[in-house]
Amino acid sequence: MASQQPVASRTVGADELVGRALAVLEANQLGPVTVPSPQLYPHQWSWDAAFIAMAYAHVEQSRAEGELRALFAGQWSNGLLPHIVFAPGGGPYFPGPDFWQVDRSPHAPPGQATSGIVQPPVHASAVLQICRHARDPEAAARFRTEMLPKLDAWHGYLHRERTRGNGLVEIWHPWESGMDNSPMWDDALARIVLTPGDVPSYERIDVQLGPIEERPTGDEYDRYAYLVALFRDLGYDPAAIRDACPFVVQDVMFNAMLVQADRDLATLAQLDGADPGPYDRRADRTAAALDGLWDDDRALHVGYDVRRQATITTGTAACFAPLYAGVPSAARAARMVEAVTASSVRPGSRGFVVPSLSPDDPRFLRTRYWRGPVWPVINWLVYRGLSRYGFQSEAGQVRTALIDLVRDGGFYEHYDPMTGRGHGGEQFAWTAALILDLLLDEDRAHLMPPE
Ligand code: 2M8
Repeated sequence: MASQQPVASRTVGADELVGRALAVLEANQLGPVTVPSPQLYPHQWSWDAAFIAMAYAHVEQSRAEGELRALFAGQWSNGLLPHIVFAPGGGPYFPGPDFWQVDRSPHAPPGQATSGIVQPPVHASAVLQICRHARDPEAAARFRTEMLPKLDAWHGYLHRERTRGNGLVEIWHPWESGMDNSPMWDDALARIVLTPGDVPSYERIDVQLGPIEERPTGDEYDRYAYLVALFRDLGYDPAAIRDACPFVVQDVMFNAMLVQADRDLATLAQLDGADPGPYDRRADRTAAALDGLWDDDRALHVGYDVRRQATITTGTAACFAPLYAGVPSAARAARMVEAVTASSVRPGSRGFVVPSLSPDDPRFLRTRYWRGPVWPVINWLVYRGLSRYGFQSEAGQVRTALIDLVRDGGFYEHYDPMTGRGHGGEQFAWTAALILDLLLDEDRAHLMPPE
């Protein structure tokens, strides 16, 4: 891959950084969609698209709407919003449409190639952000009315098919968490014992595009492919998968994002003259169950492994996501903020960010994907959470350090927590999108201490 031009710190002002971020998004445009990264991820991804829409909400409303419209064109008739919508003309990716074979489900959209799993539900929050920043309020109102039934079906799918009745929703594949090889899934994946005959034949493309040591291992990919083949063989029938799937996890970040998205869906419904009550009641229920996963010793919420019927002992930066959704009490939040700062790193000269795994954890690896690097999306969530609870100084530190990382190192997928150097995919769309949101979010900017 061609090397990205590093940019000189501080000599690049906010306006120029905004311009560079917009140029990254434009360069990743493929028809009506923005792909995460041109070589590594050359199609549309679900939660990436939502963050890209949030960024465009500040500068180009129609593009923001178009991004989500294109994503929801891949929605299934049972409400499932697939984690990938394959773009006509997009490059090779494993697993591609031939591996997913979603036409085995009666719910898959005819004529639209998609995956058959989901990603964190941040889409209602993106629609609300578009409505809040709309330069054309009438168009935004039409868009809101258009999106409400789709969002209702998407959340309905999660609350119907992905729950065991306690308000928490579950994921069936590490890819559904968005944090593919996080150590949080190690134990659950290790219990999937495979013989060579169990592993479907497949060829990885990711390892041909960049350093193999920055990607998940072969053992992990065998399990990823095995789970997809299992869902495919079960015709993507949710009831059958719920019974048979060996990987069933109630993830903290996924549920926190759903709480916030249900709150935002309630607001959208109210703006549309509909009853917000059902969405707020769901949010209350999920939030209460999520708060029940509080680990008092570590001062954060931890996930739950449904198959083992035990909490997941590994906590990562993503476990701070309940702050973003307003889940913990003020007292718990204060303790979480101490945990945030204790687990933070200072890759540059200003501020701090939270790596995806604490450097104190023996499994920590500086550049291996979700096992140590700093991810903009997690820090954006932490930033929003800190800001929500009034920890403006800490929020400002995260914002400053994140902006510096990108300004100094370029728009990468993730960053080495020690050096700040970028790794993974280059010209990365949601990195650009989240930086744009940080730079252009006037609702919060006045709360921030000066950089
Ligand atoms: C990564 O996941 C994909 C699988 O969905 C992959 O590794 O091939 C994750 O970082 C995920 O969170 C992200 O949405 C996706 C595209 O940026 O890449």
